[in-house]
Amino acid sequence: MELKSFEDEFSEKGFVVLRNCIDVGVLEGGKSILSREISKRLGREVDFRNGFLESLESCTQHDLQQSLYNELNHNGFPLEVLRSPKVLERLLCLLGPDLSYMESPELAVNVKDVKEDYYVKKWHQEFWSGSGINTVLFWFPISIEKDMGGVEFIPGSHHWGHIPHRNREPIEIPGSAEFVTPQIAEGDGIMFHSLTLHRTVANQNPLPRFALPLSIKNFYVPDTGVPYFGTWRPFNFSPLANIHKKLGNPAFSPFRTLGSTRSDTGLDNLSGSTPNHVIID
Ligand SMILES: O=C(O)CCC(=O)C(=O)O
Ligand SMILES: [Fe+2]
Repeated sequence: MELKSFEDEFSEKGFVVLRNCIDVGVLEGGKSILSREISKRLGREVDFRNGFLESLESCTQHDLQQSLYNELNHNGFPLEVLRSPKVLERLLCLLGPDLSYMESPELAVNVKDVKEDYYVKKWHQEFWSGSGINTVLFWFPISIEKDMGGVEFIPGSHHWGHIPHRNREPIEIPGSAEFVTPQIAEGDGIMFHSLTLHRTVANQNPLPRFALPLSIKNFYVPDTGVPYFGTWRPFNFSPLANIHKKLGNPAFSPFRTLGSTRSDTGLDNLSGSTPNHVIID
């Protein structure tokens, strides 16, 4: 999809499906981390999908989703996904080059016959649970088959603004609303606005569906949400941000860039006492 069509679709519908945007190898890496972690818990080699169901006998789904996410994050899986060229290109287009992701989501596992709305989410806007107006969501499956249920969207619902809600559902949805469930395969992902209404589609398959919803924002843009309770990890820097990072403090003084004798900053070649005269042709 051309960048212009992507921009138009995102503006109009509030969500865009990105096909084949994540490398199979990156997803396989994620699956191996899940299998390794679940095998460790169960004390024998298992596939993560069966192992997940078995682990639910001794652990809540919430705790399992959280600890599996932590393991993925610790091993750099979200970073690898977000730095996938087709994903990054779209994020740059929506948010600019200075990007961070929220490090504290959970894995979203959809288990057949589980009914609790914590796992099978009703219509909601991410804005309700603390995302700012300038935060973009990127939801992608790690493991999915056709009948495992993805996410359903209401195109254009982001244009309704902040929708009145109570107890995690909208008080009213206009009768004219259209519902769309994109067919999603491994390697695809969906980018959406924090005001776009979406919900979980039930899983009909005996095996669980695994997905990861990531929140991404520009770290220089004021966060209109609730940024206090999670950590945001920067993962892409503009040249200007790199200069800020090197200088490091809010006064932009040369604390670590001039005359430093310490090797830990990697900046010691910028000696202050003997200026280097470089001739550029
Ligand atoms: O994966 C799902 O079922 C939906 C996840 C979701 O919308 C969320 O975590 O906010
Ligand atoms: Fe959501």
